[in-house]
Amino acid sequence: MKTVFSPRHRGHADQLELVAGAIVPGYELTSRAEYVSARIKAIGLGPILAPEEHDLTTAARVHRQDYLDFLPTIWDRWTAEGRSGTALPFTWPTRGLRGDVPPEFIDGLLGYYSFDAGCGIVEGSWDAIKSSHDVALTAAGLVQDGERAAFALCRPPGHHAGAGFMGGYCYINNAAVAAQWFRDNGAKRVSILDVDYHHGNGTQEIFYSRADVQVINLHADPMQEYPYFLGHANERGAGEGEGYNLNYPMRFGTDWARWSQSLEDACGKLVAYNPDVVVVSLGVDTFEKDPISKFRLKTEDFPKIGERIARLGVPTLFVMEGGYAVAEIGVNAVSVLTGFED
Ligand code: Q9C
Ligand code: ZN
Repeated sequence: MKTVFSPRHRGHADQLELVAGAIVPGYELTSRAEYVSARIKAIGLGPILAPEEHDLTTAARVHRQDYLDFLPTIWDRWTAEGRSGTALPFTWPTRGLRGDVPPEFIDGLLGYYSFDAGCGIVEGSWDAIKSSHDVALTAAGLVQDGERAAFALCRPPGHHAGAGFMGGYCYINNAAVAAQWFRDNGAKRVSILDVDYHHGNGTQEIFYSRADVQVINLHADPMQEYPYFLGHANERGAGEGEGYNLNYPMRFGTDWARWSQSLEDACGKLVAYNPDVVVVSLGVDTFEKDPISKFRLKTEDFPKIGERIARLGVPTLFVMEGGYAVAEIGVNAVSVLTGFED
């Protein structure tokens, strides 16, 4: 299987996050992507290709233009105020506040265009975000050109980013942009199968009223886990999109026996939809030793995910999302891909 990867992700560093009342180094480390690429080389999965530059026209079909215009300006607005550390928001327009009027000042804008403080910006962040987007679209092109599957080794990840906001380490929704790109290049129906531990709230929001992109999420129950405010089983799509959004929330402690039942049901729904292509939002934070997650998948379970997806018999784009137990993320992510190929 071919992988697309860019070293430009490394500029997105020095992340901070608020954990249990303390500001600590962020979990979404640069080393994550390096572990995965090292593992690809170690086992000889296939060539690792550099991304081609893509403009943001497809991204603008799933994101708001004002949000896409804002992202590249954050660092300059931040430093213009004499600040040098990681740019982060601290206030948000929740219920009872105006969510329709973007303020002028950077602190207000950061809150307006986010839903949490999980998305710091440093000098190299925009270049990394753009490279991650280019990685996804370049890998989508490989599948379009006839590869049975391709791997977009994206960093930063994307599935928490909605049409007009960042959050959960995500800025541009790489999987959503890729799905839109397939639609614009001949695919009639696209399925997004999100196996990251966290609910892909951004992907759900983007396609919620659409029947041409089926969105299936397997994730920790939002009653217990981040992102808390989306991902319940009764969210099934709206209007034209009714029935095309499927959520499989699962409780803390979920192991392969339970998780694979959800996968099996999801695969049945996916096959019934008969998509031309599948985009897999590949998070491996379901791993038992993941430092921020509470599922119990084992290393030996990850190839079985790939095997099951292969049996769908549909061209597949794998897009890297989460996974934080750095030493094991490479083995687990690449095991899904080798499981697919075997
Ligand atoms: N610091 C992805 O897996 N956790 N994002 C917040 C408080 C946020 C995960 C806990 C987890 C985001 C792509
Ligand atoms: Zn996740």
